[in-house]
Amino acid sequence: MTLTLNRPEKLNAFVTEMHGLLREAMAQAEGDAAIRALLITGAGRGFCAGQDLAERDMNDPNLDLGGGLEKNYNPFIRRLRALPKPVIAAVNGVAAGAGANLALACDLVLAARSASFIQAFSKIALVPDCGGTWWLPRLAGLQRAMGMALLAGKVSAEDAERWGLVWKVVDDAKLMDEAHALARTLAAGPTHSYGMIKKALYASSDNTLDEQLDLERDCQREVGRHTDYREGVAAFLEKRKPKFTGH
Ligand code: LHQ
Repeated sequence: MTLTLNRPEKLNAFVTEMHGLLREAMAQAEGDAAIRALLITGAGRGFCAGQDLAERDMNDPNLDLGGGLEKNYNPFIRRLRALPKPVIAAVNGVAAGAGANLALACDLVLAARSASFIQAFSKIALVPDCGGTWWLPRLAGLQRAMGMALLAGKVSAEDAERWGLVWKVVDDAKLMDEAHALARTLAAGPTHSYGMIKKALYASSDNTLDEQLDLERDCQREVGRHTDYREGVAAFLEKRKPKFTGH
């Protein structure tokens, strides 16, 4: 399933209406067993410029940005990470603020060579959100995380790849073909085991080695009971391509 952020004239900056549509899309991705991978991209020349800065009433005495995170952004990020299916970002252009951190929330990030990542928050006196303060240091290390967050500069797709924020940089003209090919490959894979891989890898940074070994044991026990495991081994022994059902 492809989810295209579609407000190209404003670089796909988030407005409230989009969050309703994202909730519907996530419910579909979660509920439909035929959907075995999710691809997120942006329409036009940008991926996503984060929150639409014109949407908030700056004179509202009750302005509560935390409330917006609690209601809209945080549940979306949590659902993406918890989705037991692979999520790919195809970053087709600039990804700024919440848009940059939405990309980093995805399991695999492909970026067009001309794309860029901007932790734009401190330019408007905010702090990185949508998980940015959690995964920037984990992916890129504390110095680079601090530099990106404090200076709010543009990080090129190539630097982002070098820093571990991006799986692969792709020539602009090839981005969507590569992203669809990757999504098709993953959608034909052992979806149940992919879900377990996500669970184990995302748990790892908060676990001790002992806890992680226990988690691997539990995950392996579960995937070992799945028909996809039998199919994988049978296909190997019969020297053919496996046909995974995923569920
Ligand atoms: C925009 C935006 C935008 C509105 C481009 N809003 N119009 C915050 C608050 C609340 C709760 C939740 O969390 C957050 C998280 C956040 O995301 S805060 C960070 C918000 N994002 C930004 O600060 C980025 C602002 N945008 C930019 O710095 C630039 O637009 C970038 C560097 C992304 C792209 O620059 P250019 O390629 O030069 O494009 P542009 O600036 O000309 O933008 C094109 C149009 O899109 C333009 O509209 P116009 O009508 O003049 O053509 C921009 O005003 C509009 N746009 N981002 N976030």
